[in-house]
Amino acid sequence: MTNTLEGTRTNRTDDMLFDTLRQICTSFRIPGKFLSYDEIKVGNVNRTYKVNFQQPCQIDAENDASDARSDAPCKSYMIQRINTYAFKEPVKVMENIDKVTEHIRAKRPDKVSLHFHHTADRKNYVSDEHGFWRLFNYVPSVTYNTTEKLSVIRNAGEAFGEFQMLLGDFDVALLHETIPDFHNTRKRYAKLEEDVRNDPQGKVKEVQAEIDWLLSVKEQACRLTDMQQRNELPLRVTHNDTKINNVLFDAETDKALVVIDLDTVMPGLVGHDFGDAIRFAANYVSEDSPEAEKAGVNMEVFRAFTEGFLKQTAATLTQAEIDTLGISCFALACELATRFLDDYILGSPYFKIDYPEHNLVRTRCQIALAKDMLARMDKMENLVRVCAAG
Ligand code: GN1
Ligand code: MG
Repeated sequence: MTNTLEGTRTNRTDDMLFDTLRQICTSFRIPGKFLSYDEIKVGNVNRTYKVNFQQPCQIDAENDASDARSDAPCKSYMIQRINTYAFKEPVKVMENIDKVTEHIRAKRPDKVSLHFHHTADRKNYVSDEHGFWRLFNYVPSVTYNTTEKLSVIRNAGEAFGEFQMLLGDFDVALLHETIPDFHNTRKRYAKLEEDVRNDPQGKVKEVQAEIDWLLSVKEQACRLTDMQQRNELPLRVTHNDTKINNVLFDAETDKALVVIDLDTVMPGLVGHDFGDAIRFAANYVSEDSPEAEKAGVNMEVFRAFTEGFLKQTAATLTQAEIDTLGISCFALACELATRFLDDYILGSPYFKIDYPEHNLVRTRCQIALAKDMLARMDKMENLVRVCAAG
């Protein structure tokens, strides 16, 4: 499924949100006339809007005002409202993003990058009664949730691999941990078990089969976390949210333009980025498909992503890292299943939902995928070895 940003919009000009977004743009000193906004329905945590402006130079330059103005080209920007339930300290998120984007821009000055705008008092955010907001440049592009275009997948693998390489010399000490223990699978399990015990909404009975299965694979799912605790795997600066819809692609060439969604750039394991990307991109069905029985690893997609990712990273990875890439996919699928299920049990305060059972549907789909990963683990590990050898 492709999302052209233009393809997923709802366009309104007469509501409260219109006024709120206009105020945000004023705070960020955006020139011109605010025309309209589109909600971009990608992402399960933050809210994203594309805002469209009539460029001021066109208005000023035109003597014969009216009809020329309506033809004047638009300039668009992206606005996001940060979910402060997920990100308790959003200012720290923005501090990280400033440093990371600067570091990447300095190394690739000729490439597309994210530019966060500043307010008059030099802040890269606005915090008001409606929420915590940021604004950055709009990049004409397409994104993918699932695709069988292997060139896109390979390019996504390269983009995430390159992202990690670009941050290879970034000082980890400069980064805040924006969500503590984000990929600590053991703590994610502990949280699920605690909320199952409390069962605040009386939902546990209905999801006992899912709980039982997740607990039955807990030790395997936590292997990566345990190795991290024992310092058997190097800590790197990782993206930590590597869904392929966090890569913007050129609509014509399928080339990756830029990696976005930098909220969770933090110290992590290479397996976190690899595993998360595979569990999303290589699944036969979308993450929230109600047809869980169709979930599973598309090995062609797995190979294409692995080729791209390892092309960029293999030379720097330790043997232990390469050996754990296969199990990291299983770990990340189980970890996310525990998160979706936990959120469901709590009444879905964290992930955006379109209907009440949405998080349960997501849980079932990740569980079905994780089961298929176990069955294919030898094949996945072999392919990783082949790609790592070049
Ligand atoms: C969230 O916001 P989005 O869609 O990029 C979540 C990820 C999950 C993902 C599942 C900060 O990512 O960890 O894997 O949903 N991000 C956060 O779709 O929790
Ligand atoms: Mg995200």
